Amino acid sequence: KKVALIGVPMDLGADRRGVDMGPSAMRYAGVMARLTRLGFHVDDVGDLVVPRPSGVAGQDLNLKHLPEVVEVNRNLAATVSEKVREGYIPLVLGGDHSIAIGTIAGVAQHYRNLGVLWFDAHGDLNTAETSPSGNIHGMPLAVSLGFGHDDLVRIGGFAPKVRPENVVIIGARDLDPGERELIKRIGLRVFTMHEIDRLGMSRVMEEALAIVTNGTDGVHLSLDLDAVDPHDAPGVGTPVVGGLTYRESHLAMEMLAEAGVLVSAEVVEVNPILDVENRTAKVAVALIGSAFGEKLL
Ligand code: DIR
Ligand code: MN
Ligand code: MN
Ligand code: MN
Repeated sequence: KKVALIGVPMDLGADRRGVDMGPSAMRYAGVMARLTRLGFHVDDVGDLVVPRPSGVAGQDLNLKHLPEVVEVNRNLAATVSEKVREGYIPLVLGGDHSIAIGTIAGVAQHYRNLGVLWFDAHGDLNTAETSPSGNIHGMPLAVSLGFGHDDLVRIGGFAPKVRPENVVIIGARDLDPGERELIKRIGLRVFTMHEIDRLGMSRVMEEALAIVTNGTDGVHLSLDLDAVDPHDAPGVGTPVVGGLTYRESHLAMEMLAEAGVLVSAEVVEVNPILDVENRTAKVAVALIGSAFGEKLL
């Protein structure tokens, strides 16, 4: 049982300062001790280098900071792949959600039928053609499914990284028109807040786990803290009201741990500048604890 902590102080995908401090905030909130207490051997490999924004490159393509985002995700994919090869579960601390491109590229080198649980208020299914913002953090799930700019889609040397039938989104409540269209076109299973209200998180996670474990060789957790209601997780760049409660989000992580299928994870969009006394990083670390097997009794 070995975990490799990889910090990625990336904010260029969100075009907003502050989320680059996410890895520090989660380390400060005790992520290392939390995992060690569970019996994991934890290696903190430190933070990847994120270059300064070079200027306007990529703006013309509606892909802000494209060269820098590509460079960081290439490095992240290589680091994640190496750690998986060495027998670690990589736990990537973001940073904005664009880093899921690199994490999934690295993990998918080893797990060719990877399942993905994507917790998010958003779909992250935009491409340059559909994005209202040009922010690459709104695109990483599309990229991992093989949709988007070639420089992003080809990171790791192959595409797509995951297949739609092995992916679910949980907690969605803000989708752009192009994202809705892609969801319908590829038949992606999205558990919206409406469905979580109607079915309850227990039933939603049963169904979600059945999908991401069916015919897969491992499951990746991609946890955007904006999936959680802003009441409990205010320190995110794009908060959306009406999100997961503290307990709903914990139950989801606990059921994931019980399934015993987790091979990699990333926890993203924690922005201490927008936070209230590091509350969001604390929630993030508590959720990491649950996802890795913490139990009361
Ligand atoms: C929006 C916001 N759909 C966009 N996306 C966010 O810019 O593509 N994802 N915030 O987490
Ligand atoms: Mn996201
Ligand atoms: Mn989001
Ligand atoms: Mn399947």
